[in-house]
Amino acid sequence: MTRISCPVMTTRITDADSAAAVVRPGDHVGLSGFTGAGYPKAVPGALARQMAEAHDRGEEFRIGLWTGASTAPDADGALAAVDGVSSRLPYNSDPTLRRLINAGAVDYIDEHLSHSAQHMWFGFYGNLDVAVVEVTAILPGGVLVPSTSVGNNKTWLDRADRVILEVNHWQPRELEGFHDIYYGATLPPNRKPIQLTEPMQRIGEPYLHVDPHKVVAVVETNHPDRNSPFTAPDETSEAIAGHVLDFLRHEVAAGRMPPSLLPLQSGVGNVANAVLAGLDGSEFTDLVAFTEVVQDGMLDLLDSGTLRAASATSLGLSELGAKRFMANIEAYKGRILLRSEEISNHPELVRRLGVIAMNGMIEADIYGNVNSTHVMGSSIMNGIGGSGDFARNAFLSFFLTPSTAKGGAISTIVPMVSHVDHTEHDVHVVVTEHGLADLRGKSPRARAKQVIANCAHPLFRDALVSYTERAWQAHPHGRHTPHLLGEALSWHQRYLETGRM
Ligand code: 0RQ
Repeated sequence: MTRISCPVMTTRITDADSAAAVVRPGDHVGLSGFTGAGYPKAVPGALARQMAEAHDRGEEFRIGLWTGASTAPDADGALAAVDGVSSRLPYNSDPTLRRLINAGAVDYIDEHLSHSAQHMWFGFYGNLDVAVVEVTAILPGGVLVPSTSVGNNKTWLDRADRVILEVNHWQPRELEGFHDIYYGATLPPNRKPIQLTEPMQRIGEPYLHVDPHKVVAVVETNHPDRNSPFTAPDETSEAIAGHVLDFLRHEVAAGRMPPSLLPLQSGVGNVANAVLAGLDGSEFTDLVAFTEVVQDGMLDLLDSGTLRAASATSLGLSELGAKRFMANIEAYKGRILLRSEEISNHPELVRRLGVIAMNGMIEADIYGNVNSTHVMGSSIMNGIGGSGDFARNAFLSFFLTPSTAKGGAISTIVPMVSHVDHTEHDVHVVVTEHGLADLRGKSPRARAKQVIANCAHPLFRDALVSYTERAWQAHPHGRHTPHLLGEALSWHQRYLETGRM
């Protein structure tokens, strides 16, 4: 069955190699894609081959690469493998590209995801030369049925000089109707309130638009999303989930939130999935999500009825999850809504709706500052992603991690984080498998006591207590947030020197 029913667009149908030839060395290229969903499957690989050939001829061929968030080995990975990326924004989790970023060979601009579209509109990034966007279908009027993620596609399509569309036959045609694309965004000083007051309210339309004159190529593909597998919750992630659930019960009992809670945001990864699994076996029902990514755990919740509905920007499912979604797709229609990331992560909306944010972290310090991005203060892991959009504006902001990393060698609770992504002012609750520290309304000293007693691994607790006692004694005139600066960061230095990281 044809997916391209716009006469003008059919004249642009070509193969991936011809489409990729539109990209020139030095271009800024905006790809679709968010957590491995909805990224272009053919053109990045073809472009990587052309880059490799150019490099063989002794010619430089690198691009500035912009996306919604993470893509996949055959997009980010393929371009990185041929040294084809000079700069990258706003979020990466590809290991090949990560190595180049940490080697100083790629300039990485790690941005709040809610900022990326507006910074493009503000002119902070320069010109967008080419957009490569996966869609599900092109309709008669040239309007586009989006794919499994929306990310920054609207902005890339609006702003790019040249547009390549990939029409992926693997994506279910029934995706039409799952999207809500907001076209009301304006720029300061003329911004208007975004009139969304309920997570599942539609404020846009089901389609993306593009000026047909800019579409230089249409490529048909039939290729799955990245669909990373999830590991089943283990003892540690189940314990973390248990503490989160107990705390939510406590908040309901205290009358601070309704029995059906407030809209949930859940980060990616196995700990986040374990929290969702915990909710599924619990007494909570009629929940709603206002989040970035619908992962397998959320499908479970939708299937069981624990979750009424979910607003997100991406379907980041495993292979099994994707099969399940496709088999029951009509049942999910109206219960899953995919939006641009400037809306799914919008601070105004997160604040208004009173979102409960739950995100992973690398480490937290005794005072509640959180590092989500850098190992030992220097090596980037992924990026801040949407965690800051949600954490700062959430009704309640949780940060979750096992109490140790690298087989128990490293404490994830430290005197002073080696890099700050979320300050003590944005972090409400720190959770490890040992327990939970509720930092709301507490002074730095009270926070430190809770974090050490409730969250630190017993093997590191005494050292942390000793640190705080000595820090508090050492500073007769500096006791608000006492630190022994040299010793604080020696926790990280020690691991660097022993190579235990
Ligand atoms: O390294 O893979 O080499 O073993 O960091 O750690 O424990 O597998 O945890 O997958 O949940 O990721 C913060 C990275 C956690 C993630 C982070 C090492 C550890 C391992 C991964 P290995 P785990 P997770 C929504 C919200 C920022 C973006 C965000 C993240 C690797 O949650 O990217 O929240 N968050 N977005 O060994 C040294 C420590 C360590 C450490 C962990 N203290 N020291 N290494 N590791 N702690 C999604 C989007 O925005 C798109």
